[in-house]
Amino acid sequence: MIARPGGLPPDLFRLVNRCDFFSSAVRSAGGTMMLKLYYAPGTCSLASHIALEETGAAYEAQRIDFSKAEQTKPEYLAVNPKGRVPALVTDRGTLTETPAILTYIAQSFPEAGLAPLDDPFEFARLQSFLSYLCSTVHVAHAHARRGARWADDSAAQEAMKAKVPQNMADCFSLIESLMFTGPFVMGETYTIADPYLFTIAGWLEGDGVDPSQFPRVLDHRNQMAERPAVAKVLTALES
Ligand SMILES: N[C@@H](CCC(=O)N[C@@H](CS)C(=O)NCC(=O)O)C(=O)O
Repeated sequence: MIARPGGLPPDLFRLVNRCDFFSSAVRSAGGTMMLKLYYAPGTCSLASHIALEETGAAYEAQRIDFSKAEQTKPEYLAVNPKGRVPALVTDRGTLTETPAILTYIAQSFPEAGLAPLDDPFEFARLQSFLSYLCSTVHVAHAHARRGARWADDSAAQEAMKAKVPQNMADCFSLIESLMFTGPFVMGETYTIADPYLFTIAGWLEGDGVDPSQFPRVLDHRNQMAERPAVAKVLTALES
């Protein structure tokens, strides 16, 4: 039994803590492990969705409907008390946070070659890229539509929103000029950083940024869209 996180109602906490519930939810009748990804279209969960598809592993994808605020409902909070996607249910419990989920996928399916698992420096370089996307770029993007997380004052929210194009452009200037190695994010080999960059680069136009300023990132985005795993996930999201 783990400690009850602050604010989580006792009933909900008891449900979250029922590991047997999650284990049975992700084990097929034959006893083989089945991963279950909770996702929503247009969100950062796309990165984990593509990475899972790239491995060729069996998984179930469960859509959370943001238009019905399903991420805030008790049923989903029992899966992820943070009320966000993605969440990946495994046979050992539920994982949240995109870098952790992507790394878990890469390590669980080493034959897919999605991370330099035997090279500490290269692996740390990869972690550095994932962390930047998660803790800086995604957060800069969130100030446009989720300003209420940081301020109640509507003028302050508008001011944060107005800053988003500049902040996103600054982040992508750094990625374009220094962080993106090419042809893939980390160099010659496709890794979990690629679907993550593809996902967040897909938000540029919506954030008021012209992606043609970043030709290497844009070329990567176009190349990524051609990959069978990416096309398959995008088609599934449209249905
Ligand atoms: N740090 C988390 C962020 C997760 C996150 O903020 N997800 C957004 C979609 S991109 C979400 O679920 N938002 C729902 C909400 O704010 O109600 C990660 O990288 O997985």
